[in-house]
Amino acid sequence: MQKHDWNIVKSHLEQARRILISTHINPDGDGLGAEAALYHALKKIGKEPFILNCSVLPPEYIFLNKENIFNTYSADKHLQLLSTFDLLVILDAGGLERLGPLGKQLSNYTLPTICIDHHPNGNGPAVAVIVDTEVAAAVCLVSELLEQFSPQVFDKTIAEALYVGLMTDTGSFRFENTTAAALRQAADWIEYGVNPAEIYRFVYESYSPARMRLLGDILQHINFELDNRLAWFKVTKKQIEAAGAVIEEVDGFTEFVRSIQGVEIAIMFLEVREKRTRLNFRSKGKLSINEVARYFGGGGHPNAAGVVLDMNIEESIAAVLPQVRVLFQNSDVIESPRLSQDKEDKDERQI
Ligand SMILES: [Mn+2]
Repeated sequence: MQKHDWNIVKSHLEQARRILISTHINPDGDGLGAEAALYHALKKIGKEPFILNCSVLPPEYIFLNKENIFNTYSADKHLQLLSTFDLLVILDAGGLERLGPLGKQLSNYTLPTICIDHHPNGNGPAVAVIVDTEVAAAVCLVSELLEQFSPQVFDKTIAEALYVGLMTDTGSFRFENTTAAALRQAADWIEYGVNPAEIYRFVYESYSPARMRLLGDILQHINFELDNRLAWFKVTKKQIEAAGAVIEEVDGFTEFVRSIQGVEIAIMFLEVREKRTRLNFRSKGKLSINEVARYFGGGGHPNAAGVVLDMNIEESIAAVLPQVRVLFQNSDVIESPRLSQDKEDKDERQI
């Protein structure tokens, strides 16, 4: 069932030999799974793909890297290499600005760029853009591309990478984007031999004791506001060090805090360094948190968004929380009993 016009993407892939593949900063299972699937497919049909990310591979995804396909960008190591590519494919991200320092460097080149994404907004200049916010994960689009481009390439390795993307972006098939289409797609991939229990263990049951110590620490210092509807917490470098953890290990903390009863929005303020704070927003679905992320120059989905601010952690808190409180206020106005249910639904979508 083809939904998108892949012809331009196909012709660029056909013409290119050396193909650079990248995804967003702080990559998740969807970005990495999409990269791995496309990499293996292109390799199989005789292309020379190369995956280059601006962040290191999170430890829970090492199982996707048996063939050492993931490279972490460093100017020293890769600057020369960048001029050797014919094509750039950006997956699970809207454009170069989501690729951190690598994106900045690539903006000096005139590399034809293809964007395959399921996030709203922010699609930079590209020769081909396939964006569909209806699909559960970017891997669903990559799968559709492969079906069109070279259906015979599908195998267990590719299906496994695709499955990882869908499993993680749907929160193991429990978030709002867990549709019948998503589950059918997962079923197709399982038929190639993917073992869901094994993949789940790799991704979710391989946390280091240090990460759990850090989680324990932050859970004791959650700030609740608005009758617990808003929960926010800080993660400082000092806390990370004290737990013996590394910064990448905070992934998933915000979802964990969102899971508390009554919490509608959870926010993590993560100290990256002096004057650099990363924010993760998670919403249970009633409030669209990507509006706030966008207001500060970030992006994401209504239920999962993020932004990196050039402020220290306290400045970030002071700047962002008032905007989040406004989001709650506006939704409370909409929830006034004077409004009909239809109107309420409509207004809620516009927040
Ligand atoms: Mn995604």
